[in-house]
Amino acid sequence: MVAKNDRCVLITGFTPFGGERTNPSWQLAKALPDSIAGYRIEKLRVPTEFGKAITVTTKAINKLKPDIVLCFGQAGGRSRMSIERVAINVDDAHIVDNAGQQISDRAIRADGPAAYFCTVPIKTMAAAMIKAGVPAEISNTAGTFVCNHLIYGVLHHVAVNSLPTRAGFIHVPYLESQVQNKADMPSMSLATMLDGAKAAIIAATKGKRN
Ligand code: PCA
Repeated sequence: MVAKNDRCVLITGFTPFGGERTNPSWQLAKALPDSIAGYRIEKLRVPTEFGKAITVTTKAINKLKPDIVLCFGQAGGRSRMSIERVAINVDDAHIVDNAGQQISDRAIRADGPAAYFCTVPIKTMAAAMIKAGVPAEISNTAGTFVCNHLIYGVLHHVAVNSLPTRAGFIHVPYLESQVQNKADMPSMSLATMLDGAKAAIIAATKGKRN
């Protein structure tokens, strides 16, 4: 019999980018407990770089063989935790990544489909987060920067290797500390993000894509 702790959820968060000193997605990932609902929680800090973000994460997937991969990223300007529905096969950046690359109108995988749907139960996750008192929504675009790039790369890796791993992405607002010098900018506390992430993880372990 497989011990419960052999079940694993891989959580990723990004390094700061675009002049920010912190990235709430990594603050959140590293503050999560090491076990949730009988699943071991592994945490990975991912560089905000085209290419390397996918390489680092798929290497961790191959090593850890997680049941679920849930990636988090900062979406400055959004007011709610956004569960992404879909990843599209394009990089089109308005700013440079942390390696100084600014990529326009380029396919992530030349041989890949136009899009992949995330394979976690997004509706169940959103409902669980809202029930936990956390502002949450379904989002139909993860943008065209490194976050979309990463979740597309992860879903492609899972698809081409026929892995049982299910994968999803959640964008989070800025932390309060990040908006002190930004007028009229939404933010969320780390404690609220943590409540949302825990509710989302528990819901993700329970169901298939919906
Ligand atoms: N947010 C960026 C990339 C890294 C991050 O945290 C994005 O939304 O693409």
